[in-house]
Amino acid sequence: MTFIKFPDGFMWGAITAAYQIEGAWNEDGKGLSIWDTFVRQSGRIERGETADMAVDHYHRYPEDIALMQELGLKAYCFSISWPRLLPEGTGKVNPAGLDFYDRLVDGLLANNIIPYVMLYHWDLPQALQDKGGWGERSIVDAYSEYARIVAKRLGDRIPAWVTHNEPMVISLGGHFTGELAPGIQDPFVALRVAHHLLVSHGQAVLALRTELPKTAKIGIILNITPTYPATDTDEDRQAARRYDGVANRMFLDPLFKGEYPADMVEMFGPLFPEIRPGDLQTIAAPLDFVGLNYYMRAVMHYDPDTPILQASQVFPPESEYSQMWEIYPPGMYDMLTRIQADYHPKEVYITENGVCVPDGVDFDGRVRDVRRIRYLRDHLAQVGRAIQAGVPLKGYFHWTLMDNFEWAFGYRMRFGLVYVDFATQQRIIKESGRWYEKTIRNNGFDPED
Ligand code: IFM
Repeated sequence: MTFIKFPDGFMWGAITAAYQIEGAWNEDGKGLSIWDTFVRQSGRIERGETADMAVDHYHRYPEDIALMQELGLKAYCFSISWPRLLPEGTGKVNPAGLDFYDRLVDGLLANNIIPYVMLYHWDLPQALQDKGGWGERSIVDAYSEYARIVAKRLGDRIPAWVTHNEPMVISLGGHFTGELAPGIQDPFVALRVAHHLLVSHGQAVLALRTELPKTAKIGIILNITPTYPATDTDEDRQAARRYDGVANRMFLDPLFKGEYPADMVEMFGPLFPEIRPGDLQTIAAPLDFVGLNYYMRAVMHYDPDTPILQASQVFPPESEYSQMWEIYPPGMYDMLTRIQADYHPKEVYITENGVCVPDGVDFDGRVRDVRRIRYLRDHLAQVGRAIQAGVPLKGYFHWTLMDNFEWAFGYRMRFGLVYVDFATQQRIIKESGRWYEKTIRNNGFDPED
């Protein structure tokens, strides 16, 4: 194979989330988030770990910016902690919280790293959860007010804005399976949450458009799971279609077509949430880009014992697996070309893609994470194919900059390009980080390297 070259100006970056890296959970006036509460409930997180300290990015951000520079990142996408800014979720602003993000943004810009801001990556103020959280309609106004506050303060320096990260995971993981905060297990609430997240997104887009300079670009990040039938039978194909509906189309269709998928409305029947007049129009507010997170595919087969969905996932034995998921690089291409064909977004980014494998520090102090290098190479090759096929892909953000708190798994899962010794907070750039730096420098890579 020959050198895989990316388009000029391709935005190479890395992405993180506030709760997973910042620490300083109760410093400088920050309010509690639902994660601060959740990690304190027994049995929620492996080994009872918390992100009270996480990787101490709140204090170590200058060192982390220096690492980004060493990696040659062109862009860095991070999320804002809503309760750090608004300890009660609404009302009084915490100036120290705003100051932190101000310093972070200025530090990035001083190092020629373009900041991409995500308004929400799962850490809802607990005070709002106490009023019903994403399950309550009033959250929509609270969220757009918060969006306005951030835009007013940082809007002069941030070229790209993301409303939500992975609304599907917030809805299902947080409110149906309950493995994520706030730990609710109720399909009715989960669907209401999905709808409120989408309406809040649309309303925030409008709020941001009024506050931000015309040049600012606004999008949303969705995790997409390309779905395949286990066999070619009609039953399995329909099972895969239903799973695609729940995981992907329930979010893509309202955002890009202004309607919920008819088969999902029918499947969920009385569970389907109330849709107020104008909601679908609000949700479908035009976007400048969509961010797509790709980690895995789903191979589905018909399973009459699974309530509602009547489908369950199979794990092909011949595949390679990480500590969490199947590794399936062609899914990246399938996802990108499918989204383009079905939804025609103006611009696309891969906003998350990465792998957790058990990394360790060798005798000489290096972290030889060869599986991550292979993962990166194989997935970026598929990204390159998708660009060749005409997908308007503008950048790739690796999940993640440095090892951090992986939600219910605690610190066991390492996804970083930078290794973190969680006891000492020492950071070491992994071999994958070196490989990524070279790829950025050459704006491409040799698949044989
Ligand atoms: O760590 C998460 C991130 O917060 C959201 N997307 C998936 C990542 C890996 O599980």
